[in-house]
Amino acid sequence: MRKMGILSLVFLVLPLTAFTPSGTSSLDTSHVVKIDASTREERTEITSLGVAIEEIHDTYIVGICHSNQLKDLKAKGFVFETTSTPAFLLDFPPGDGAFHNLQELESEMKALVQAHSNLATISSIGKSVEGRDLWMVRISGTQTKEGEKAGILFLGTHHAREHLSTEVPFFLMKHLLEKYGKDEKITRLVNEREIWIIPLVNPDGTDYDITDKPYKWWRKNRQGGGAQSIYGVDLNRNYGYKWGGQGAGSDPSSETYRGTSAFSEPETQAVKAFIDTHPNITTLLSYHTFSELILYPWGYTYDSIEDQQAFKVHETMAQAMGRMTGYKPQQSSDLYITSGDTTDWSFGEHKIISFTFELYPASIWDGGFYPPASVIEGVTKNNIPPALYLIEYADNPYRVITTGQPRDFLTVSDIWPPKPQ
Ligand code: 0X9
Ligand code: ZN
Repeated sequence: MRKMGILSLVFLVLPLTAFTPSGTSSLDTSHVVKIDASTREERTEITSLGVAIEEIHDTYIVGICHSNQLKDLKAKGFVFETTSTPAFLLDFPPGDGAFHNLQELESEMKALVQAHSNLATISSIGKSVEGRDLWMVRISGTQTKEGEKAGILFLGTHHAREHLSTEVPFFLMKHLLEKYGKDEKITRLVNEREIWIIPLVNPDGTDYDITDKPYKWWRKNRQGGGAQSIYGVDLNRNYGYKWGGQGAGSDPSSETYRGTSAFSEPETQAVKAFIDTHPNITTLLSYHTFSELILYPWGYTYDSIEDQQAFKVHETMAQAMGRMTGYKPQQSSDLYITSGDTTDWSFGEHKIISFTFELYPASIWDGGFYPPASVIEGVTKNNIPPALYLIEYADNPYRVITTGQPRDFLTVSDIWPPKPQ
């Protein structure tokens, strides 16, 4: 990962103060913390203590946590420095209007579906803790019955503050619908596949994060049952494969709190129910930010996927998508162990070929969770080629290893910009 000279300067100069979110959470404050750590084992311990690790460097990590975790880090002997959150990271910079809030996303998705009613339908897969719909758009060219074609699922924003991870799947949906009938490849892919896109798995958290300024750096959902006791559950620690193991917090104040049981949360229950009832899903991509990585199972163990073929498919695809995007492909647990993440469950339980993308930027100092709106276009376009690649192979992802070079190998320049119509 990129080394930031400026980082140590900032940490040395600023006193130990913290950004205090306005609002009703009982969690005290969010600290940006730089912790000395050079091995994945140390990083696993740090995330098990409840710190959300956002950047990994050779000798340290940069993470986010609350005061309880600072106490625990100290007790365990970790060497760390905290900093106040720089003002420029507390808001979408000028032009943040280009990011979609909940109402904009919902109305734009509905308008899009209406404009392409021969290709798309919209439905809610369930409700969030606070009763918001979890919207899903289904795209398929010949609108056959569900389950008749190979399926692929794209998921956005399990973590509230990771706003680009809503924009990327939303743009993908728009791109597929608007290019259908104009771009030969997209027309074929949309005709031959069943594509589902859920751009916002955590609407409550996202709404809380961006309501009133400065923004709150909120990660989890809004579980808790009352204004003073909202603690939130990390939805990417709440899935049911090896739930409760290393790399997830058991303390509700933790940034990585796993919840009271596997699938305790309505948001993960809804995703589970959808996947459980759609066995034609072969491939899944869950978007997060940030760090510019392409991750694949396992996350819960340092061991590789035991089934050599399945391992090779993930590795080959991650490498190909890495070449398309410039993101770094690797096994999830190379970063640190997590238990209960989406892709361990979708692969572990259903053998779905599964990826987590950590989108732009590479570093918190390049905008972190709140990069300028000017980057949306570049990031969303950069993520079209890997999405099309996965859609292409969704009929049988194992083709990437059985036929040598992927059929119809794609690079960014093959696909983007789209050929003039
Ligand atoms: O920790 C997470 O849930 C993901 N990173 S994020 O910064 N978006 O929170 C990464 C999950 C990948 N799994 C493992 N590292 N095991
Ligand atoms: Zn995330």
